[in-house]
Amino acid sequence: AGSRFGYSEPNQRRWARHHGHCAGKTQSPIAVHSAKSIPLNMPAVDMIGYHNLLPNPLVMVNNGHTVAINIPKLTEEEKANGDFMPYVRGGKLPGEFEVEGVHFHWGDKNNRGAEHVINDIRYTMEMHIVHRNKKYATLADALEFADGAAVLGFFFNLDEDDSQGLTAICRHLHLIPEANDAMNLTITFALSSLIANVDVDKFYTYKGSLTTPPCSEAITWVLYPDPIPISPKQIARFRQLQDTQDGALVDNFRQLQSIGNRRVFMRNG
Ligand code: 1SD
Ligand code: ZN
Repeated sequence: AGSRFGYSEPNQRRWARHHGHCAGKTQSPIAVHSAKSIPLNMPAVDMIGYHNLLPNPLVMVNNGHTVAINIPKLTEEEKANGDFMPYVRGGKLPGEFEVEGVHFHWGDKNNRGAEHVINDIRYTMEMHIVHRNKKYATLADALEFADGAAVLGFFFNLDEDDSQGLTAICRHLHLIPEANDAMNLTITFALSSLIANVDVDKFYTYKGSLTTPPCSEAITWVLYPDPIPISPKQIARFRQLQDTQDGALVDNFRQLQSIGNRRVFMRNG
């Protein structure tokens, strides 16, 4: 049942029936406002190995809820060669967090799609780079703990120009049109290519949850407000994907959750 959730409003209201955490007090996404955030002199988030090519084969899957790029674990031989998974640390991150995968949230219209709302702007798309705290062996284990995972969120803004970083992904989307379609990307790339030109010195960070069931309250969120361009042709390719009901896979974003007594911290670079 875990993967059979949907994004319609009535469906979202039912998530908590099977996944109690979805009714928790520290849920995501939220609306972030710079004026209500707490400026902090924290270190930037270091992205270590983001310039390295990711291990092969990258598997791109339409899981009916999103398109995800799953990154394989390193083989013993690769580890012996000194290869390592890209990881992040710094900011207010409670440890070092290894990359697990990348996925997207987008809309049927250009004025929606992102999950977090930044200074009243709902961007066209939001990309999540999911990381697991290195002290836990698997993401499933990590999600049982408040310091289990970190997700870096990046926003896309409609522009005439293609996003160069998305070219490889977009070019293959038509090969996974239906839910549960998957393919091996024949090319690999570096995570840094996805976020080229983003001002990573400026970000918001807060404690929240997965934005999909089981809504585990295990995530340190890091949100980079400096948007990445995406062209109409590129976003159209995302909108052509199908969900589990053979409808268009669009508007795969969760309703805003109440911030409660949480605080959002801001780094201004
Ligand atoms: O929606 C994703 C979900 O697909 C999965 O990647 C999960 C991590 O296991 O993360 C959520 S999210 O909170 O990053 N949207
Ligand atoms: Zn996500």
